[in-house]
Formats: sequence, C-alpha cells, structure tokens
Amino acid sequence: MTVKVIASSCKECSVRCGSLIYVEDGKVVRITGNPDHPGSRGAFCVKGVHAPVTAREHPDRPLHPMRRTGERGEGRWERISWDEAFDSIAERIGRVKAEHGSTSVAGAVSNHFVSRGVAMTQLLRSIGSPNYMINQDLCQGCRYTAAMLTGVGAQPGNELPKSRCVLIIGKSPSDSSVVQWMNLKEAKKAGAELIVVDPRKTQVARLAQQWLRLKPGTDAALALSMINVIFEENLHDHEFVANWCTGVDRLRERAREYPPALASTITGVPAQAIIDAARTFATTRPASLVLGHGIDAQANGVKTTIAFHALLAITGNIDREGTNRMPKAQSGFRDYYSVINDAAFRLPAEVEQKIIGGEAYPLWSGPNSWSKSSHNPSLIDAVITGEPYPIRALYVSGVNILCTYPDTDRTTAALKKLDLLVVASDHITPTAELADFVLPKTTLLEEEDVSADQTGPCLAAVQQALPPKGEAKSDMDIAAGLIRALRARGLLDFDLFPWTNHRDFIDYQLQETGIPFEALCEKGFIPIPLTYEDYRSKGFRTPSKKIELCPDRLEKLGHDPLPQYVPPVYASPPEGYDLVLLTGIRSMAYHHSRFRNHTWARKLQDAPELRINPKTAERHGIARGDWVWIATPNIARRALLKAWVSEEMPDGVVATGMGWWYPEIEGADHGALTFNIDAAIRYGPPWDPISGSPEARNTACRIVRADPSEVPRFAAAAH
Ligand SMILES: Nc1nc2c(c(=O)[nH]1)N[C@H]1C(S)=C(S)[C@@H](COP(=O)(O)OP(=O)(O)OC[C@H]3O[C@@H](n4cnc5c(=O)[nH]c(N)nc54)[C@H](O)[C@@H]3O)O[C@H]1N2
Ligand SMILES: Nc1nc2c(c(=O)[nH]1)N[C@H]1C(S)=C(S)[C@@H](COP(=O)(O)OP(=O)(O)OC[C@H]3O[C@@H](n4cnc5c(=O)[nH]c(N)nc54)[C@H](O)[C@@H]3O)O[C@H]1N2
Ligand code: SF4
Ligand SMILES: [Mo]
Repeated sequence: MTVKVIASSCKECSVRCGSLIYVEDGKVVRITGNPDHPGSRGAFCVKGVHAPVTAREHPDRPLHPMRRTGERGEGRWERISWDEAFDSIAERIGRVKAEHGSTSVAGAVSNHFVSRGVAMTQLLRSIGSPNYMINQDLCQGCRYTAAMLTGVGAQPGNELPKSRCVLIIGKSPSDSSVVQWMNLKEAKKAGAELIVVDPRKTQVARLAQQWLRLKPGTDAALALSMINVIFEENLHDHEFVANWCTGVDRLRERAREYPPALASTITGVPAQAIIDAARTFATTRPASLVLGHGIDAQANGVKTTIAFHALLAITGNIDREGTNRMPKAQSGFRDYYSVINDAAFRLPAEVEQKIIGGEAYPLWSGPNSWSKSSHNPSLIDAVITGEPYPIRALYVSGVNILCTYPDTDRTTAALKKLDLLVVASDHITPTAELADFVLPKTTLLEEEDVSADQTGPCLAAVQQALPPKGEAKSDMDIAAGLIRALRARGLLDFDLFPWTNHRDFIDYQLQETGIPFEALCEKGFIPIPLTYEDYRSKGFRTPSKKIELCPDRLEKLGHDPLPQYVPPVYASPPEGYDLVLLTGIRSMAYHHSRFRNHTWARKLQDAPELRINPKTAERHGIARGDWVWIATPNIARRALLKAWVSEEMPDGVVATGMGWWYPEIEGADHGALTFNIDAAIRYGPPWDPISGSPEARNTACRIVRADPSEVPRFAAAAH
C-alpha cells in the first residue's frame, strides 16, 4: 500500500508547527514535525502527534446538526439537516433583530487570527452587529494594545538562536511552545546569556544563567529600574534612540523614580541582580526579548508591556539580525487584520461606535481600537442586565467560554438568559450543552487554511488529509451557509461576506500574492522574504513613524502616557486571603479546555493541579496528592484542585492551570463548576484602564485541605 505524505501545519495550538501527515489506505497512520518548515524546523509535540486523529475519530463527536428538544442543559437533542439548521437559525435571528435590533446579536470566537475569525466578524457585521468577543482580553490583549501604541510589534521568532542575550519575561516555553523551547536551548548552546524573570522556577529558569524570581505583578518596576540603570550608565543605543524614538527624556525621568534599591523592595529581586541584568542586556548584543503570558491579563498589563518595549527600544534591539523582528508581510496576502480593518468590510462609523466597551476602552473596543471586538465582561453584563442595550442572541464558534472565561456562574446565567445560543464545535463542551443548536465542526485533518507565520517567516498551509466525517463543516462553510439563509430572508443589513465557501476565501486571501493555494501546498509553506531594519525606509506604525515611548494617543485620552508600576490587587487582600494564586500554567498535554476527552492526554495528567511550595503546604496541613479547596475574593464559588508539592513555587504563591472539566461527569457543566479555577475567579474589576483586561492571572487566594468525603470517588484516584 502506498503511503501519501501531506505537508501541512498543526493548529492544535497557537504555535502552528509545520507537520507531515502520513496517509495510508484512507487512514492517517502517523503525524510528525516537518524538518523543512522554516518556522518550526521539525519541532513537534504530543498534542500534534495524537490530537488530530483522536479528535476526528472520537465516538462522542457530533456529526450532524442538532436542535435542543429539552430544557437548556438537559442534553436532549434531535438531529436536523443543515438546510433546516441554517433556516431555523436565520428565522430566529430575524426574530431577535426585529424585537431588539441588529446590535443585539453577538458572537464569540477564539484563535481568531485564522479563517474562523473572519468568518465570525463578517457574519456578525453582515447581520448589522459590531459585537463579537475574542479571548484576547485574557490572552495577549495588553501586549497587542501596547504594540499599537509604541509601534514595537516585534517578536524574536527564529532570530533567537542568533541572539547573544535573551530576556524572557513571564513565559515558560517548555510548557507552551516547543519551537521557542528548541530555539532557546540552541541559543544557550551557542553561548547566549539567558535571563529569566518569573516567580516560578520554570525549566527555562533552570536553563538560564540569571533568574530573577520577582513577586507576581511587579514587572513594571523591574523594567523601569533596568531602564534607569541603562540610562544612568550611558549604555543605551545612542543612534537608535536619537533617530527612532520619541518621548525619551520623559521616559528617562520616569525611570529615575525606580532606582534599583526601590525596585528591589517592590519586586523582591536583589538590587545587584537588577543592575547585573540591565548591564548584561544592554551590552550583550544582539539581544532579544520574549514577552509571555505572565505579564498579560493584568490590571497594569499595557503599561508593563510599554516598559519592556522601551527596554528593547533604548538598546536598539529591533529589527536587526538576532533581535526582535518587526512583522514581515507577504505582499498582497490578506490576513485577519487586513480584512477587519479594510473599509470595504467595515460597518458604518455610527454602528461601530456602538461596540460594547468602546466608550470605556476606545483603544480596545472602539472603531479606532486594536481589536475592534467587544469588551467581553461588558458584553456578558449586557446579556444579563440589558445595559447599555440588550444582547439576546449569541453565535459561538471555536471557544469554550463556559470553561475559559472567569466566573462560570455568571457566564452560565448569561447563556441561559439568551433567546438564541448557537455553538459550532467538534465536541460537546459545557458551552455546547447550553445551546439551542449545535453545529458539527470539522477537525484539523479535514480542513484547509492559510496563515502567515512570523517565526519563519512564511506563509503556511493547512491541507485537508481526509474528507470530513459525517456532515461536519468548516467554520467558513458554516458561516457561508448562515449568510445564504439570512440573505434569502432579507435579514442582512450589510452584505460584507462575499465568499461562498472556504476555498473561495483562501483564494481571496492569496489572490494578490500571485501564489496559488496548490503551490503553497507543495511543501506546506513558502518563505516570506526576510529583510532587516525596514523602519529605515518605512518608519514604524505610529503617527510619528517612530517608536513612541510616551505614546501621544494615551495622553490625548487623558491617561498618564508613561509606563509606571501599579501595585497588584492581591497586595491588599481582604482578611484571610493569605496566598497569591497564578492561573493558566500550561500543560503540554492540553490546549486550555481541550483534549479532556482524549485518553492519551488524560494519561499524562488526570487532575487539575495546585502547585505549592513544601513550606506553604506544611503550614496549611497539606500533603502531596491531597485535594484542596481554593477560594479567591469576591466570588462565592470555590475550586477543587490536587496538591502538587514542589520547590518550583516560592513560599506563599500557588499556581494552577485552567479550563478543567471531566467530559464523563454527568450534568451540563461536566465538573467545570467544581474542578475549573475559572469558576472560582472573578471576571474583574479591576480592569486595565487601557485594554479593559481583568486581573485573571494573579489574585489573592486561600486554601484548605478538602475532606476526602468531599472528593468525588473517580477524582480521588486521579493523578
Ligand atoms: N501546551 C499548551 N501550549 C499552549 C497553550 C496551551 O493551552 N497548552 N496555550 C497557548 C496560548 S493561547 C497562549 S496565550 C500561550 C500562553 O503561554 P506563554 O505566553 O507561553 O506563557 P506561559 O508559558 O503560560 O508562561 C507564563 C509564565 O508566567 C509566569 N508568571 C505568572 N505571573 C507572572 C508575573 O506577574 N510576572 C512574571 N514575570 N511572570 C509571571 C508563570 O509562572 C509562567 O511560568 O500558550 C500557548 N501554548
Ligand atoms: N484563569 C485563566 N483563564 C484563561 C487563561 C488563563 O491563563 N487563566 N488563558 C486565556 C487564554 S490565553 C486563552 S487563549 C483562552 C482560551 O480559551 P478557548 O479558546 O475557549 O480555549 P479552548 O479550550 O482551546 O477552546 C477552543 C474551543 O474551540 C473548539 N475548536 C477548536 N478548533 C476549532 C475550530 O477550528 N473551529 C471551531 N468552531 N471550533 C474549534 C474546541 O473544540 C474548543 O471547544 O483562555 C483564557 N482563559
Ligand atoms: S506545539 Fe504541538 S499542538 Fe502546538 S502546533 Fe506544535 S505540534 Fe501542534
Ligand atoms: Mo491565549
């Protein structure tokens, strides 16, 4: 039997490694990394090897559209045809529009950078609504907003192995990115100095020569102090600063407010270690900076990021070999941002003015914002309260909001209040359980897609390896079907969705590149020309065309435009909350809430963990393997986690992942209300005043050992 090898890309997580899919006799027999792929260079992980086949073949996978017949969450469904699904959904959207207006229909999507993001935005915009949620307020939102303001949208990508010094802030690549982990090990081997800033002793902290164990949420003070040392010791890049940065004098003055001794008190890092890190970073060039999730989704996230952008800028480590590269564009390629920002695909200004959250966070949600999406918690509030106006219908595609947004009780209450909830998914998640309609989604092996990978940089293809199972459709095809049904009923206020199917959209994306999809599929990628120092001809993407260290746009909106340290909320906890909790530590086996129904993943980790220092554990009477209740301020719900006693945690700080549920547990939430930390943390306030991000990463908490009688029997045995 001949084996066909298909060069594709894995998109089981946001890293998107190049893959080789081996197909024999109509079956996928093996999936590996693609050593020729310029971004991932052969790196691959356990999810990429197992998840695509398991997800496709899973016996519980929905294979036909389904309509709810019982109460919400009762799990009673009837099978319907696609035509009936599209038509009934269109009819019900029509009713909601007639009663509450077009803006009362909303959407939710995540990993929106690929085609499913465009499917969502253009479906909603065509209906006449500017309201859709992306998950970036919980993800990279602070970093993206800061990048829009400063102009430093630079990532090291595969410049890392060429860097002589790498500063890694709040990122644990051994858990979250096999490609970056490979690159950092290569950099170290080639003699680079690694400096890691993380409260946890991560694997990369063990690899690094300098590890700064700072107190959570204090990074801005550290960065400003390093900037202070660099200016005071005259170690900055004079040419770059003079020609390519604005706001330098004001930044220098602000940084003077953070001498190492003070920063040491704030961060808990010895003053000499701050000075050493600053000197190393400024004098060991080329250097690069990795900014991770640890500084995002925090109430001071944007300002913290701006401080690190400033550190990169004053040392001139931008868009040069071995530094952080500005994004490289394939001429003519249309990605998510070029579509959503294209006037031809946008709503009239008076409609975009209504985006929920736009008034409070104009740089996040308004017509001139980075995301142009709604502010998620404000949208959830609107469903519950009807303020500032009603939200009555929600189309959810590619996000499991009941497991991945904080405050599950509130999200549940909102979903139950809707007149219409439609969920497109490849498995029945707790979110899908509450739907009126579940639409069966294709899985990775059944889809095609194109995206620009900045690590390479290259254009990369996802190729279809097998035909879809059952009646599953891709997000684009589902949205195109809904558009047809809405159009037939005269329910489109604007017709901003010109694609008739997914391939049509891919052709549109590639049309002006002159690269046909088939050509991209030959190797699975086509490199994007790599150039350095593009700013010398094009400038940076800010109004001044320079890097703005004190962004004008912030000042105009009445914010203090300079980076500054703001104490984290956990620093003044209500009585009894004696510990700090870090959430969202990644596990190689899982992608957020996904794969909890995959046996191979459950063999690797079977219970939500509470990482805890031995001393903290002892003080609380907790031993390895005990189940522990954890509670955070201002929310009644607690979560049940399993103690994982480890020196990786500092005393007084505990950590966990996110997104736990057990598909086999009866009930609509499948245990998410008990085992998922997101059920036990609030969806803000406080918010980052610029991006509206909640403080979902670091919070005060208290723990107590659970009585064994409180632990469900099956969970007691979990590892
Ligand atoms: N296996 C796997 N990989 C994934 C994902 C997944 O679910 N599973 N998710 C993907 C997605 S969508 C994302 S957004 C990324 C996220 O992941 P990354 O951006 O790669 O960040 P993490 O690896 O989560 O690491 C965050 C680190 O920040 C530290 N930290 C916590 N608080 C602070 C703080 O206040 N300051 C500092 N300096 N550090 C702090 C934590 O201890 C942790 O080590 O991972 C992606 N990769
Ligand atoms: N407390 C806390 N909460 C967090 C975080 C944290 O660190 N701490 N991290 C946040 C971050 S960074 C992120 S990115 C979010 C992630 O939040 P989500 O995006 O909700 O996370 P996933 O569990 O990956 O859910 C994706 C869902 O989409 C489905 N799906 C996958 N691929 C496709 C597709 O191509 N099309 C469609 N229609 N469906 C698909 C999957 O089956 C799954 O149900 O969680 C956030 N929540
Ligand atoms: S890291 Fe793993 S899951 Fe993510 S894209 Fe690469 S192989 Fe796929
Ligand atoms: Mo994310």
